[in-house]
Amino acid sequence: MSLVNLIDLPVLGDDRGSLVAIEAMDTIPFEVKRVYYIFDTKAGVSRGFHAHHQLQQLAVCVSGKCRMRLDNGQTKEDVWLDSPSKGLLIGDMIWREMHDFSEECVLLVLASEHYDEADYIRDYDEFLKSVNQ
Ligand code: T46
Repeated sequence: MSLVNLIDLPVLGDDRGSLVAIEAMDTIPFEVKRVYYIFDTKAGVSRGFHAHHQLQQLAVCVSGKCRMRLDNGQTKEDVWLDSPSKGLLIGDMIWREMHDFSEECVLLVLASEHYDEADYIRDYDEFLKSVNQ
């Protein structure tokens, strides 16, 4: 099964332009407790490099693009987030890295839980140990 779980977000366009609505437990399979966005990422900077014990997220580049690398400890897959109608679902215990941010990139993330540093695994060897045990 692919690590890349994309959702085609419906664009409600009319002659004024475009609008995307994301509904909890409908467009995405979780309730949203937190929203954050990453922008102004400096040239050449990569982010992420961690996994979560228990967190569902939807990531969308609402402007610009970046490359997301997903890794379950056995397989790595890359996907470009390059459209405001392309949502990437990321579940538990997936190592994620974000690379190649374009200058105007705004990466919007909807998350199923409040921020909790204890939910992060930031050490790759520890991640591999957890997923392979
Ligand atoms: C993820 C990827 C896609 C908070 O205080 N609250 C928050 O909700 C978040 C997300 C972060 N922070 C603080 C923690 C750090 O001091 O903001 C700082 C930067 O966070 P971090 O280094 O974890 O950012 P990224 O870009 O490496 O990862 C983020 C999310 O943390 C992560 O859950 O999946 O984006």
